[in-house]
Amino acid sequence: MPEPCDLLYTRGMNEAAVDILQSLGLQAGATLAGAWGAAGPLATTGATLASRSPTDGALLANVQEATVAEYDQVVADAQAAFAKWRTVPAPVRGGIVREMADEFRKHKAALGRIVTLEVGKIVAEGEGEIQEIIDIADFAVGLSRQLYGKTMHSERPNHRMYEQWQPLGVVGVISAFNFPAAVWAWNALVAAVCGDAIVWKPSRKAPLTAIACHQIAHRVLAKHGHAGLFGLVIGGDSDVGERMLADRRLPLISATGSTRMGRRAAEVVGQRLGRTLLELGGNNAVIVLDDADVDLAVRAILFGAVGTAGQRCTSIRRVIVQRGIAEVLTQRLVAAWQQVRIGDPLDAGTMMGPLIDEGSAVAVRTAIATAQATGAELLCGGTAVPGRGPTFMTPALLRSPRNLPLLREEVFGPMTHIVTVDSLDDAIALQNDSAHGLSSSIFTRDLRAAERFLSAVGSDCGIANVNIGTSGAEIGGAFGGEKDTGGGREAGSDSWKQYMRRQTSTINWSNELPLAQGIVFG
Ligand code: UN1
Repeated sequence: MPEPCDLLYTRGMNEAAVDILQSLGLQAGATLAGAWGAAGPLATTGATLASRSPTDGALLANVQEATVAEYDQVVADAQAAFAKWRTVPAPVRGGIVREMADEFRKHKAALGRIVTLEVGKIVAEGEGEIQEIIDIADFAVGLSRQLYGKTMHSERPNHRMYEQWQPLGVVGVISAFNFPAAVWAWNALVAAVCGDAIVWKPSRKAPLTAIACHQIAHRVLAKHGHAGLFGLVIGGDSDVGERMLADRRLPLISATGSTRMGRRAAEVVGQRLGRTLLELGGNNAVIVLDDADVDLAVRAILFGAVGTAGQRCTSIRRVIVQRGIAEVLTQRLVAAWQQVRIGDPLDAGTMMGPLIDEGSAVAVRTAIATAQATGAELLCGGTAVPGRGPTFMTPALLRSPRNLPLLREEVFGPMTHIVTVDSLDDAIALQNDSAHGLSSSIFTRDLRAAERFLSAVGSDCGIANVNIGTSGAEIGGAFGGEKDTGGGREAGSDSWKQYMRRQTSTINWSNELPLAQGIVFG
């Protein structure tokens, strides 16, 4: 029997959040459906999944997971909704996404707190995540009038060539715990204005956030007669997840998570010649040159490394510092690290909450021990937090030799290496010496150094910044990276093209039939 749910009225959940939960039918002891289709929640029959707060283990919700049969129903509903939605003019689709943006604006604080409760982000970051939904919604509304194709001059007389972008179909979205809401929205809201339907498989570590966000979008769609356009399926990786990857009804799978998961997705989706859009983490470095503004660098590195307890795919893992400034920077970082206020993420003033679960904390501690055993010096952190449970730890800062094997791996938590180098080119070489290629940045006042870092011989990452950190990207740019990061680009710029199919058309308005390449036939 599932335990009764504790609605957490006493733990800072505001009335709006309780309203949202109640509108989901969540009451003490209630179990939430882990699948939503055209009719709303399905009568799911899978196993019960408990959503627990990483802060103190409190039970937030019980979710009954979807089986493969229920997944199939959600996809069938999405297909039916797609058949109609693709005929709705794109700017009208944008108008409906605008209504979603209004709803998310209204519920920003409440949804942000659900994120905080469920994944342990501090309140500012929980709300920031919902703001990212609002931002991408606004972007998608504008985009709905800008799905531009090109026209070309034909080599044949009285012919016209052009391309146009058509809706793709039902898009599968697989998201991770660390951005349990925003990454869904990057995909879903852009895909929606493109004329697609969505089936979302969120992280099983954040099912409540997914249900809360999904049902807001569902209500807006249902009001306009498009219920089922967004589907939600909470289920296991080996059954529902594998079925989804192999499902030919989903022409595109957009997946965020580990490189291991991404490889599996690429393999299965590639086998059926489907498309993937992969965003798989990073091993991001900041380069700090001798002439850098140290105050700026310290603040940026602290947020980038310790923010979200180091659990962003864009988190700073490596600080590559030029020798002349290494000692000063190291001292400043140690001082900053020791002042990080760790505690309940709901409390104002907390800078770092818990890691997502005990397994993550153990993995980070094991990595610290491995680093120490292979030549790194632990400068501070990596310890338990007095009065807090096993998901909490103090952020670790290490001074590491440049040949430390662990420097090349992504450790998903608050663990940061400082490595000293002699020159800019040395720094760039070390920064690029990683399997991942997501985000990077440089701190310098030297225009020539900054431009070299941004040039073809500079950073090999999808994101390269100057005088800001590696995380906290705006939605307006294309987000993603190279190598083991997976190569996909989501959110802004022209990422929308991945959610559409391109059609090239040639129209002959003459009375002749000239052939291309000057061919004369018969
Ligand atoms: C992620 O960690 O998967 O740039 C996404 C950032 C956020 C998105 C991170 N806007 O840090």
